[in-house]
Amino acid sequence: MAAPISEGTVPWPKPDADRYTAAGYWAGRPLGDLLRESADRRPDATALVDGELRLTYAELAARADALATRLLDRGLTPGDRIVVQLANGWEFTVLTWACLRAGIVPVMALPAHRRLELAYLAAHSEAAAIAVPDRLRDFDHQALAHELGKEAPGPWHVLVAGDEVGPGSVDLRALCAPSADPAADRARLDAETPGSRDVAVFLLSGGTTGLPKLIARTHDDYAYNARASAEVSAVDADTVYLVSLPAGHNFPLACPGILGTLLAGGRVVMLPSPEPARVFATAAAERVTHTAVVPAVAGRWLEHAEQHGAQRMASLRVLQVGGSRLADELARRIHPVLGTTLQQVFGMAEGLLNYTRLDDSEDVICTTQGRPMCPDDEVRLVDELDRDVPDGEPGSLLTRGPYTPRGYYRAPEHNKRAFTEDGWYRSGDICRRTPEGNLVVEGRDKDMINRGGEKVSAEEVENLVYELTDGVSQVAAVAMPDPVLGERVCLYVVPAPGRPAPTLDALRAAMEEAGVARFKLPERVVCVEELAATKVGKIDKKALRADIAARLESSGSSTP
Ligand code: OOB
Repeated sequence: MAAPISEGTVPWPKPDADRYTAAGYWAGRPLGDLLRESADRRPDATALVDGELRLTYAELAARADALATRLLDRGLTPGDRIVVQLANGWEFTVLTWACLRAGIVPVMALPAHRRLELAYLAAHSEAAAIAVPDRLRDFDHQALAHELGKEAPGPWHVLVAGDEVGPGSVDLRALCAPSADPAADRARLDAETPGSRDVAVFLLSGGTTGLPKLIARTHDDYAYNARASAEVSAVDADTVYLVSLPAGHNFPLACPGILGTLLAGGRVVMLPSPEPARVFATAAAERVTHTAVVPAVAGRWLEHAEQHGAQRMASLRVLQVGGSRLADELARRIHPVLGTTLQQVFGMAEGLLNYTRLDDSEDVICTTQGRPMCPDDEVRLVDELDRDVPDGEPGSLLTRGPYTPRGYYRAPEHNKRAFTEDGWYRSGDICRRTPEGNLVVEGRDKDMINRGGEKVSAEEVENLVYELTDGVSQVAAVAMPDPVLGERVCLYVVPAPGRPAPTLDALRAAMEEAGVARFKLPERVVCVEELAATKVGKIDKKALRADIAARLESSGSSTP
């Protein structure tokens, strides 16, 4: 039996919750209800497109209800957690919708996650199930999903989306088939909806600690997240939103993403990856109006468009770019080359979303990361002693607000560091505020590497190296600059006395063998006799970052 759903979460204090409700941010309705209502408004409109498959709202809602009902019939109960590691495809959307209807809580893993991450997510969330593809890019997700079940304390359901559903697995596509009695499914789900302040989804933190933290997003706060995002990016019933980033990321999921588009009555088109040729073809065929990418993908799209005779995305009205810092020069090419309005998004799975507005000046759009979405988002920029810095000066960003939870799930010790006593989340981003009130991200004071929008915790990588190799006396993971991804993982290593320097290949192989997601593997190793230290004896990462940047510069290349 799963633990009660509010256990381990940190609720907003009552006065704030009352204020957010009175202001209308929290609608007091579970997301599944709101989606159902959206479907009822436009039953015959196309809601979801994945290749040849096109589902109307009525069909999508009915499939989600059928799946939700079947999951309950199989013994899952409201409040149970399910690790969701699906490729971008219709099954992801049907399953997410089904979970929101039934009060089953999806834990949004990424397709790149491997045994270490998945085992941790399953254990920490006490998941009763996992949803995976059969195989993806030559990796047998189904076999791994069963292996994880050996450690599960209770019943373990493996739901598989694919053609090869093996023994002991549940065929997810079959569970999504339309049911014989949709009205009965609906009535059953309508009769027992989750509470609006219950957890709707678990998102993963980018993480600066050993393992990613879970962020419990409630129905009230996440519905607001999606709805208000739809408003600032002009997503409505005429929108065709293309998903090509991994759908379990907050950005394509709810900023406004899949959920914001479906709540607004628009159409969601799903692609497995942001590969340019397929994206441009799909955008033209489906008349895509909105999409979201990380800067590295925006760069690839621009290059593709320029190479193919400035192929514009004629129907695209808004290109959202976020997840890591977009260089001003890249930003300035977007409108001329693609013919679309850029919207910068500086967001975080922990909550706060900053957007440039569609009618901002070109300068604001191309040189800032926007401003908070909600009038009741509170943002402070502070120095090392948590004192506010004067406007225009860089400071570390703290935030509170109606969709920024006050703590991570089951992480009381970590919460003491990641949140102030009065509930401000320390994002670890160093920002400056412009006179018009926009934020510019200038750096960060968290120990993380942002690899093209995928976040890698330096501490996690360092711990793994210590665990997996015995010839290392000290290690530091730092960001090295990269023209395409912005940053990649570089390891500084001090070999143990008398031991040979570990090679990049050996370190990567050991980590892969241990079951770590590939995006976390180091892409360069620098062996040194000692690591630069600060005055207080901590490893001086700033000096190491400068060192690797200088090494790359002097070797005439910034690629590893
Ligand atoms: C998004 O969410 P996360 O949780 O993967 O990562 C959050 C962190 C931020 O704290 C910041 O360090 C960085 O990613 N970041 C940016 C940025 N957007 C995010 N840094 C510079 N410029 C930007 N535009 O990455 C995320 C969540 C929702 C929407 C968009 C991105």
